[in-house]
This record gives sequence, C-alpha cells and structure tokens, in this order.
Amino acid sequence: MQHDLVIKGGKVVTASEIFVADVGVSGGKIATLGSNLSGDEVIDATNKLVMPGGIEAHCHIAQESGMGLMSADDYETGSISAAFGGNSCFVPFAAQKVGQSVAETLSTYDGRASTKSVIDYSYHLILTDPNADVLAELPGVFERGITSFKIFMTYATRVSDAQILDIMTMARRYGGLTMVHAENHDMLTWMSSALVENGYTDPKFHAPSRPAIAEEEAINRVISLAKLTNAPLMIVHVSTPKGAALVAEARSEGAYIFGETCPHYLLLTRNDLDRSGKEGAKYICSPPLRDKNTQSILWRHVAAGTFSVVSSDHAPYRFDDTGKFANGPDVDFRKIANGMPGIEMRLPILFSEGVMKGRINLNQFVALSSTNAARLYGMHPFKGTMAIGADADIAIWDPNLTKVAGETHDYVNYNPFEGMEITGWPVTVLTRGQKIVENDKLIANPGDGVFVKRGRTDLSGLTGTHLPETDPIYNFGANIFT
Ligand code: DUC
Ligand code: ZN
Ligand code: ZN
Repeated sequence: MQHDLVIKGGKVVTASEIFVADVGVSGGKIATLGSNLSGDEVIDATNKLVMPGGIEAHCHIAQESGMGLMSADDYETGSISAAFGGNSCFVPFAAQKVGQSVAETLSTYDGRASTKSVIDYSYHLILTDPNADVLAELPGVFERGITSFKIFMTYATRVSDAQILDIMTMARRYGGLTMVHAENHDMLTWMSSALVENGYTDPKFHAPSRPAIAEEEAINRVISLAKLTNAPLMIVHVSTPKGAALVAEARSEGAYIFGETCPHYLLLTRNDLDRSGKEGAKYICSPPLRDKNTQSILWRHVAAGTFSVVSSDHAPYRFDDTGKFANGPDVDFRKIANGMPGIEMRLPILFSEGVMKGRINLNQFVALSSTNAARLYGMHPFKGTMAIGADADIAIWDPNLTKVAGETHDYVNYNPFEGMEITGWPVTVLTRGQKIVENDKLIANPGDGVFVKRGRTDLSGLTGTHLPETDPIYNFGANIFT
C-alpha cells in the first residue's frame, strides 16, 4: 500500500507500549504500523521518538479574565505556540458572562476560533450563571460535542455549592466532566484585605494571600459534592500536597475524581514572586507558587498517577501596561493580572524534568501529555494515541536535543522558564497528517485546525460512589437521579 506519508524507523511510544516501527499515514489517519512501508513523502525518524501529539487541556485563549482583561494570545498565536511545544490539539475555554446565554457564549468563541487555529480545538464551557434557562441549554451543548464544563469556587464568577450540585448532576447525566478551580473565596479575600490594609502590597504578598489551606478546604468540599452526586470531577491546577492527597484518597475509594497539576508548581517557587523590581509580577498566578517541598511531593503524585494530566494553565498577559499592569504600574498584588504563559514549555519541561530525570517513564509522559486528556475529554481513541484508524496527530521528538529555554511563539513578552536547560524537544508536529511545525518552522496556516466534536468521559477503572441516601432501595424508593 502506498501511503500519503511514512514516518520511518522511529521509536513509537504510546501510553502503554514502546516499539520501533514505520508509521503509515493516509487520508489524515494512521493507516499502518509496520516495517518497510512506502509513502509519497517520507520523514526519517531514526533516533527519534514518535508519539501522539500533545493535547493541551487547560489554556486561556482569546478569553477575558475575571477582571475583564483579554488574554494576550488569540487562537492564532496561542495555537502556533502550542504547536511549537509539541501539541496537535488544544481545548481552551469558552467563558459565559453573567446574564449571557450559552448559545451566545459559544457563538462568540466560534467567531474567535474558527478561522485562526493551526491545530484542532474544542472548548470547555465555563459556567458563571447556571440559572434554569442556562441549564436547559446544556443538553444541546453535549449534542454539539462540548462535553466539559468549568466552574469557579472563587472570584466574582464563582458559583454556589448548590449550583455546583446542579451542574455536576447535568454533566453526569450526559457523560461529561466538570472541572473546578478550588479555592475558598472568603479565606482569600479576608487574607488579601488583611495584607493590603497592613501595607503588604508587593507582588510577593500574592503568595500568603492565597494560603494552601484555602485550596485544601475547597478541594475537600468539592470532592464531597462530587461524591454526593456520583459525578466525575477534575480538580484543575492542584498546587498543594494536601490537595493532591485528597484527590488520591478519593480515587482510592473509587470516586470519579481526577487531578491536574501544572509545570509551574513543579518547577517554580514563591521565591520567584520576590524577584527584584516588578519582576515578581511575572509569577503571579492562582493558586500561587508554593515551595520546594511541595514540588517534590507533587512530582511523586505525578509519578503515582494521582494526576491524570499535567497542563500548562497558559494564562497569557504581557509584562507591560496591556497585561500585568493594565490597572496601573503601582497597584497592589490583587490588581495585577493573574496568570502565566506556558503552552509551549509544558511538554519540553515534562520531558526534560520528568523523563530525563527519571521521575516518570516515557509511557507516563504520553499518558500525561495526551492520552489521558483524550480519554477524559471524550476524544479517545480517535485522538491521543498511535493506533490504526486514529487521527495522525503525531509529534516527533529528538530526545537528545538540548536547548536553553528562551523566546517562545506566543504573544507574551516573557517566558517564566527562561534560562532553564531543557533536553528533549519536538522537531516535527502533525495534526491529522498535515505538518504543522518542522525544524523550527511553521508550516500550517490559520484555520487549518478544525473544531473537534467530543464524546463522553472515559471513567474506566473507577467504580464511582454510591451513598446510601441517594440509593432508592435504602431511601424508601426515592430516586432523584433519573
Ligand atoms: N485560574 C486559572 O485556571 N487560570 C488563570 C487564573 C486562575 O485563577
Ligand atoms: Zn483557575
Ligand atoms: Zn486556568
């Protein structure tokens, strides 16, 4: 069989296997895994790793922040940066504004994404105003193939525990996943006010303003809500040892609980917030950076499987008066834009600090960077793996290439990981068989990426929780989850 493209002689890595093979691609899909394959075009992958393209499942693109500030990256610059970082697909957020319908929200984001992305994309729908009309729109959202929601337990956009229960119940009914930003709002605002009132306004005071216990309390609470509804839940950007332990404990009980952490919690610390001048503002993100001890515990949870995904939480704001200092040059830490870029660095960091330093193996790298996201966000097996019939979303990596992290392709004018020596970089990235990036060059055009219609969350391996009070047999026949 003559293929459109053959990737020859590389080491193919999936979440469970490693083998040397040629990969034959036809019609945008993986058609053959074998030897001596022929194709119209051939990529020599000798001494390279051939892996599923990354799926970036947590990034903020063309999205207004809680403060109303537009992210620096749109779907063009954000997807280009993602592609240079080894990703074939990403799932940013479509954020509902209070009072807005879901239909209006999604059409806004369709307008922002459809002609711009160079890689395939979908959205998680952020719900900030889940009134009865909005909940009634959700079945249609699932039909469109948008099968994940995000909610906040803090910020003006937060939802109440009762609203969380409503959203989780709906997600569970249709096979979707609820994602949550878990921090106790009142603890944060109380701490922030106390610090500012006492004159502690510099960027570094962002760290104590959001104490670990605020994350731990919210994670504990939201896991309890998920257990009550027996609904799947993803705790995003877990930054504390206790938060990770709560996720691990709930999983060990069979609950449908999933966890995510991010490279910045694994590599940076609160001391970065104390850099000279205003530099600390570059490292303001939420939850805040913690300490070295936290890093090593989080790495252990990455290796042990507590975290299903390591995502960038790319929240891009420039280090100037359009971004970090949009509220003025001398404002207190509460008014500095909240977030860090990282979409291009996520996978090189996970490879270099994870695989090369022996903290995780290659199969875990693939699982954490692509396969688990595909399973959880309803894209498996057509994305996230190297299988016959799957989309040819492939990243070819040179595991021996060492470079010092510097400028990236996003629209942010700083890289929080600048100066780190990184070994292992993607050299060629394909989406559905089309080259997107090759040898440091962009090959794709804006609009080449298409919307991905997603399916149900894969809950295999977990049993769920079945509380007696929600069991009709124990509960005098009352059945509330029909
Ligand atoms: N939460 C995020 O997920 N991203 C940026 C800031 C935040 O609070
Ligand atoms: Zn968040
Ligand atoms: Zn985020």
